[in-house]
Amino acid sequence: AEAELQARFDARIDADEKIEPRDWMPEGYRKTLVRQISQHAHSEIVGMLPEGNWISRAPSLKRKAILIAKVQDEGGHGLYLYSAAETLGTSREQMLDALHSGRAKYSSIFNYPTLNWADVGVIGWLVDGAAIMNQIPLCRCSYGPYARAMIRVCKEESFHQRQGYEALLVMMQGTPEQRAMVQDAVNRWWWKCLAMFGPPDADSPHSAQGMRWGIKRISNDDLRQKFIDATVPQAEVLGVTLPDPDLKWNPERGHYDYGAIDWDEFWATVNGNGPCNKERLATRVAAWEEGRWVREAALAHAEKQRQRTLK
Ligand code: FAQ
Repeated sequence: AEAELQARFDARIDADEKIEPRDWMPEGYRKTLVRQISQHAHSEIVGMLPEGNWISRAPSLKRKAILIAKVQDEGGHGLYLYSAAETLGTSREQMLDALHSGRAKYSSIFNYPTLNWADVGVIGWLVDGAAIMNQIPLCRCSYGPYARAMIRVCKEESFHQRQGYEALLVMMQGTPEQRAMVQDAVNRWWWKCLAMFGPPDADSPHSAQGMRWGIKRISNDDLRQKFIDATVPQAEVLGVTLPDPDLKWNPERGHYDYGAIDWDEFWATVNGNGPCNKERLATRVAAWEEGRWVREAALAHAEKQRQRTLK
């Protein structure tokens, strides 16, 4: 019977049908989705921190309103994603416990500091830009709830990307100091953004199976290349230099060639030893502890309402 269920599942994947929560699925497929969706949710929630840091220091009311909206959107994305993961039979408590105890991963990119206001613009332009490049194909992922959540997430990310690019365009029309701030932020974030797409295909243990299951539609290296090709002309319009002497158009390939990514630094960061890992995790754990009374009060209120309807 198991073999028959597996064959039917494989046929549905081959026919590009969506798999839904109540459908039979192999344990490995379920596990892979819980891993990826929960890591994605954690990335959204931890991703609120580097920018949240700048809400009280935004340079104008307009920039502050935009930034508050953006950071709030990231919180919303985390909530859709936790809900999508819950449809696979895991609980929010289990996922948060994995994050808070340091067992779960989240995107490497959020373990770097935001040193000046230009970093907020660069995060929108490059970090959200990389996130969209990775998430557009996830709208076609074989698991229905994840694919549907990604559609709305991508629309919001697109606003995030544009607000970042626009903030940088304004700074680039400002003083020499402002232009230097933008260039400095680009220099610090560029390579980290390229690493967001994950290890090279040859060193990516989950890629082949993820592709077979229709979870991954485009490989880590192909997405990285698409991101570079799309970003170089944007950098030219902005008037900044991307910090890679090997970045060069290759007419034979029809793509930009680029230099070597520091994968040792990437793995050190993924494994907990980046510049801000400890601070990020400590902030999340403190937020969870400090919010305990809110969760308890909400539960007590719900229980009181329930007792009332029983009477
Ligand atoms: N950071 O075999 P693969 C955002 C891990 S966007 C940390 O290639 P896979 C929006 C990987 O988990 C950012 N770890 O794995 C925002 C695996 O470890 P494991 C979040 C990484 O899953 C913007 C190991 O390396 N987006 O938050 C990273 O097939 C601005 C081997 O790798 C998503 O999560 C990394 N960069 O491919 C918010 C998208 N890369 O689990 C605020 C969904 C790899 O075995 C402000 N996820 N690893 O212990 C994916 O598309 C995939 O999971 C990949 C990795 C492509 C990230």
